[in-house]
This record gives sequence, C-alpha cells and structure tokens, in this order.
Amino acid sequence: MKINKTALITGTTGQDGSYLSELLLEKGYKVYGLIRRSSVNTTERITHLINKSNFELIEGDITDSACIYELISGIKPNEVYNLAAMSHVGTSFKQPVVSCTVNAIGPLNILEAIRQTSPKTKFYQASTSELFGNTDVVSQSEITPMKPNSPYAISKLYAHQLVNLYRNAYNVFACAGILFNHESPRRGENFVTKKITKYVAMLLNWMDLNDGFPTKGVDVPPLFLGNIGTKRDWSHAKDMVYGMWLMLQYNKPDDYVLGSGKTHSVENFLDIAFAGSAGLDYKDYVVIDKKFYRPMDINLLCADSSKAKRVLGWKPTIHFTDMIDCMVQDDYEKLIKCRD
Ligand code: NAP
Ligand code: G4F
Repeated sequence: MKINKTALITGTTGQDGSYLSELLLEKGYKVYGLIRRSSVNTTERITHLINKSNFELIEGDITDSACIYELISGIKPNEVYNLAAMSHVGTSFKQPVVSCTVNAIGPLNILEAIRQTSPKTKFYQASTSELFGNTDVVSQSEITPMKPNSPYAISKLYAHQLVNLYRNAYNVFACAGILFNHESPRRGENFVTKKITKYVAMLLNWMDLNDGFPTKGVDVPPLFLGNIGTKRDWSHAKDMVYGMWLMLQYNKPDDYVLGSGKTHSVENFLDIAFAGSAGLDYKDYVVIDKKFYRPMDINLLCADSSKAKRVLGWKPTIHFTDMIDCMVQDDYEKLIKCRD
C-alpha cells in the first residue's frame, strides 16, 4: 500500500540516510534529502535514487538556522529524520567545536523551526549508544544512566535532551533512537569495520592475481588499527532505518534503544573477516598504531532493545557474520570491477 506522506531527511548522503531514503521511497513517500555544498561529489550512496520522481535533493546545512527555518516552513513535511552529524567519535576529539555545532545546534535549529512553523511535523533524532559511556550496566536500555565520554557523545546528549524537552514542553512528536553501532557496505571509510573489510578484500584481490599468500610489508602494506580490545554491539544499517521509521509510525512519541543484544570485540570482527572470508590470520597483517587510540574510549556496549521489540515489534534480521561477509564481498566486487 502506498503512503502519501512527505519526509525530510538530513544526512541523506550518509550510510543511514541512503537506506532510509530507499525505504521511504518504497513506501510511497515524497522524500526531500538535504545535501550540503561540497567541492566534490558526495552522492555516491544515492546515485541510484537521484532520478526518481519522488526524490528531491535540496542544498542546505543544518547549522544554518535561516536555511532550516525556510526549508521546514516551506515544505511542512509530515516527518523529519535528523541523521546529519559529525559522526566519527575519534575525529570529535580533534574537532570538538564542529562536532558540537553540527550535532547539538543542528537539531536545535530543526526543532525550533518545527515548533515555530510546522508543529504537526514528527521528528526523529539520531541518538547513540555512545551516550552511555563506560557504564557498569551490562545491557544498556532507555533507563540506563548516561555518562558520555567524548565530544561527540556530549554533543549528542544535548540533542537527546532537546528531544525530551520539545516533546514535553511543546508537545512536538519527537523521538530519539538510541542506536548501537550499525554497518553495511555503505559504511564510511574510516570506521573500524570498513577499514577491516576493505583491507581483507584487497588481500583477496591480491591472491586472485598472484600465487600464494601476500606478505605484510613486502606485497601489501599493513593494516594500522588502534584499540582492538573494545566491544561493540553491531547490527546492519538496513534493520536500523526500519526501526527509525517504526518509531514515527507509533501513536505516541518516545525514545527507543535499537541493537542486536550481542557484543563482539574488534578483535572478533577481525578474526571473522580474515579467517572466515579469506582463510587468513589477522595477526599476520595488523599493526597496532597508537595514532588510532582515543583519549577516552568505551570498553563495552551491548543493547537491551526489549522495549522496541515489545512496543514497535522491531527486531534485527541480519546476523553479524552475514553482515561481515556482505561487506567483504561488496568491497571485493568493487576491486574486481577496477581490474577491467
Ligand atoms: P554518516 O555516514 O557519517 O553520515 C552523516 C551525514 O551527515 C552525511 O550525509 C553528511 O554529509 C551529513 N552532514 C554532516 N554535517 C552536516 C551539516 N552540517 N549539514 C548537513 N548535513 C551534514 O553517518 P551514519 O553512519 O549514516 O549515521 C547517521 C546518524 O546516526 C548520525 O547522526 C550518527 O551520529 C548517528 N548514529 C550512527 C550510528 C552508526 O553506527 N552508524 C550509531 C548511532 C548513531 P556529507 O556526505 O556531505 O559528509
Ligand atoms: O568504528 P568506530 O569508529 O565506531 P564507534 O566509535 O563505536 O562509533 C560509531 O558507533 C556509534 C554508536 O555506538 C555512533 F554513534 C558513531 O557515530 C559511530 O557510528 O570504532 C569502534 C571501536 C572503537 O573502540 C575504536 O577505538 O574500534 C576502535 N578502533 C580500533 N582501531 C578503531 C580503529 N576505530 C576506528 N575508527 N579506526 C581504527 O583504526
């Protein structure tokens, strides 16, 4: 059944924005995607959507209150999904002001524009499991105390609290999805999962073209990584964007944790990607480089998504190892295409 609704997605050129755009277009939405001005092309993840009649890209930046005000008052969309962010935790230590401006002031601009000009618009905010910091709670839920420990997480906490404020003080239908890590072939290049799967694909490609196994430092450069002892709860981005949509379809606004409920170390991820996909031992290729350590990190994240399951009927469908396989496979296919 087709739904005649309009949605504005910020961060539409990003991993989640591209999958959410696909999902909403499939559901019959008119989708407006916010895209910021860049000197290079940033539409790689949404090239296949650009000529669709219900998809329109609008140039703008969430830190520009005038631009956001004009946009929301003009379109008055049924739903706004704020996915735009400076989303790299490590980078936020080096660019704290930009992180704060985009991740905290950006959503404030959107919520104010909604409150002043389009109060019936429903709002989704991309909150994060980083909000929990290093907690003693083994499985983190909506009621777990938040102890953010990076500029990224602190800026996201401001936005998370805004959602609560605008919901309670102004009756805005605002939801925050406290999402745990999620990955896909469209994951940004400098996140740990993508660094690993891209490297494994490069090894597979080398083995196709040569006899035997590549030697680190001779045939291939090492894979430089930081702290591989930390643990994350990883899901596939496609499952997560479906959960975002469900939150705005429910009859009452609320916050929800989304995650798989299973935790793995970066080292586990390495093992599966190297041994499972290529029959190789990651220890032969990885070099630990302090450059990739953060001033503070989170040791362990693991989601308790029982509320989302109970209220929204949400559950992840793509298994951790299948997600790794499909990321390696996709990176490998891209390399094969480059051979011709
Ligand atoms: P991503 O791939 O890094 O995408 C971020 C998007 O934000 C890009 O489209 C980027 O545009 C855009 N953007 C950045 N600054 C902007 C600005 N000032 N104005 C307008 N757009 C701007 O992130 P993602 O992985 O899809 O994550 C989506 C959201 O979920 C983010 O808010 C992230 O913090 C949050 N989150 C992600 C995860 C995860 O594991 N992926 C987990 C929890 C929460 P360009 O293409 O021009 O850079
Ligand atoms: O892949 P990461 O950079 O993801 P991180 O920091 O968990 O953040 C992601 O998930 C959050 C949700 O929990 C989102 F809010 C956020 O926007 C982002 O999508 O790092 C994962 C772990 C960290 O402990 C990091 O220190 O991997 C460790 N790591 C080890 N070597 C590395 C590297 N991380 C990166 N990016 N690069 C490395 O070389």
